[in-house]
Amino acid sequence: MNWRNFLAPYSQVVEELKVKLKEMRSQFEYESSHSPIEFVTGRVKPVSSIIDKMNRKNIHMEDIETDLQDIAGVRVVCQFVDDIYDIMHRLCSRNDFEVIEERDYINHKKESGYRSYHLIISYPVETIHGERKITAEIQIRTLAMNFWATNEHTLNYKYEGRIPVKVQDRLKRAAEAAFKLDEEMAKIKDEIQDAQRMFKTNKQIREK
Ligand code: 0O2
Repeated sequence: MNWRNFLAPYSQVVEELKVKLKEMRSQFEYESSHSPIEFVTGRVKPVSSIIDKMNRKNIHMEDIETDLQDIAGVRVVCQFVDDIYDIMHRLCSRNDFEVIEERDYINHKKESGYRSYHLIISYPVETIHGERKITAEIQIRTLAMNFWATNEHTLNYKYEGRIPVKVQDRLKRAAEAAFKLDEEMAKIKDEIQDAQRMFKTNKQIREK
């Protein structure tokens, strides 16, 4: 398997999506005081993780393009839960890719405690051999959900996917605490956004 050639279009998709999502963020910043996008990241899944996941899910090489949907992955991190749905609706109505599946792990959290909104998309990339449709995953989550998922991911790595039950229980409690934080912040969203508007106006005055 020539992984470099295989992954090249996936890498192109990640770069193009990052540019487009960051551009959305800039546009929000020009046009309003609040951007629902805090930051955007992206990565191509490392070959070792691809192979691990293929073994774990019994995916054969010939099915990799259809069955492994997160080889190209981008993440949009938001301040508030409402922002996630705002971004999701905007992405679903775009014409430059097709949303083929939605996974709402916010209303349907995972057993681990994981929360996030996933869009699986089919993204057309231009290659020197013509257009190719590449499957990619867009994860949309709040800062609190991201904090939890990043820590849980690290622990999964440390324990090679077998986190001790005691730690799993703590993680589940932490996931609920993170969600409670999101709920509490939602209640003072208007106050926070007022403060952001004031801060932006004062900054503009100072910079004139
Ligand atoms: P990495 O290292 O981020 O690439 P499955 O792997 O079976 O749970 P599936 O069917 O591949 O899930 O799709 P799904 O549910 O959309 O999950 C894909 C990605 O979502 C995962 O990729 C993680 O990035 C994230 N994710 C899903 N569940 C969890 C979770 O319980 N905890 C954390 N921290 N992240 C999760 P990978 O390949 O697992 O990892």
